[in-house]
Amino acid sequence: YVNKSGVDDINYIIHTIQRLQNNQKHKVLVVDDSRIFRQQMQTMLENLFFNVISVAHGEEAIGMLQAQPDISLVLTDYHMPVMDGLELTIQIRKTYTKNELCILALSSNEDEEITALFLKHGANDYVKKPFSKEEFSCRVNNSIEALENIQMITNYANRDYLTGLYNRRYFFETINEYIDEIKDSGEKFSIGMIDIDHFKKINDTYGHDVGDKVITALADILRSSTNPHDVVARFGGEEFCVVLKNINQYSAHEIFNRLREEAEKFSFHLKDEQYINFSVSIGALLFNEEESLEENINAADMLLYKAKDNGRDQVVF
Ligand code: GH3
Ligand code: MG
Ligand code: MG
Ligand code: MG
Repeated sequence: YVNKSGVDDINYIIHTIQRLQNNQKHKVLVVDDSRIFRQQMQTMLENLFFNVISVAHGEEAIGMLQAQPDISLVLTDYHMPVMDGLELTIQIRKTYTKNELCILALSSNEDEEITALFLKHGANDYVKKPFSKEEFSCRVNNSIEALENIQMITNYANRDYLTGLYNRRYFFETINEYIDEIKDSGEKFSIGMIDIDHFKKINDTYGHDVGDKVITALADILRSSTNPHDVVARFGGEEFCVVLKNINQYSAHEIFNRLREEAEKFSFHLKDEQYINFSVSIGALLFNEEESLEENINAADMLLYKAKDNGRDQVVF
């Protein structure tokens, strides 16, 4: 790569190498009815280090997206049999937002008005055929970079800075979506409020920084001792909320008690021979669908107070 004056631009080269490294994490779906053109694009994209899949028309593309939900970019031709690129774009945007998936449309010079239609219906960008390899690479890289930036910002907005767990705001968003999803399915789930016992003492004895490390250690225990589909959030201070999905009361009780035990037997290594032990109290319940999420959380909070009143280091269900 050279800049306008014909000299290698080192910043551009460094940026390109980083781009290629990141591209390896992305899957690209090429949709074109011409086998030769599909093959050309596949090669260009593989030279940019992407994982590439290709199909011949819109309907096949929809099927592929359902089979492989981690596709980052769809590159679609306009004229295709069965389902054209514009219809495909419209269909994709019914399910995937621009925060999840980008669409790059390919159109030829004869279709003047089609580029605007593509953009109106949710394509992120377009490339006019015929195009140079250089322009193609730049547009593909730009789209992927925009997607990565959105996903990074979304991740920061949804997570707690100290522990990396979901924050309270995202917890409510994602659990309310889950409640909608399982409505009428008969699926049960459990909510547990978890609070470290006498945490002020840890802060007062060892300092706020050590307190932070204990909070992070508990966060790791909660995350590693639950299923990936369960939701673990930090509500604030040393208070956490855990949702165990698709579970009955008996198993939920067992798991929350196991979490309590894991916290109890964990020793935080301070220095030399010094270890800090702590316990947690948990208030937990099976979600009551007659009431709102907020009301259920408040009810779990009341059970947590009960656990504290009864002497701490226990689960009240
Ligand atoms: P209890 O057993 O009744 O829960 O006693 P406790 O001492 O844990 O009482 P409480 O839950 O009211 O105290 C929470 C303390 O946590 C108060 C606050 O100073 C401290 N805290 C809140 N957020 C943070 C944080 O982010 N880091 C640290 N290190 N401390 C925090
Ligand atoms: Mg075509
Ligand atoms: Mg506490
Ligand atoms: Mg507290």
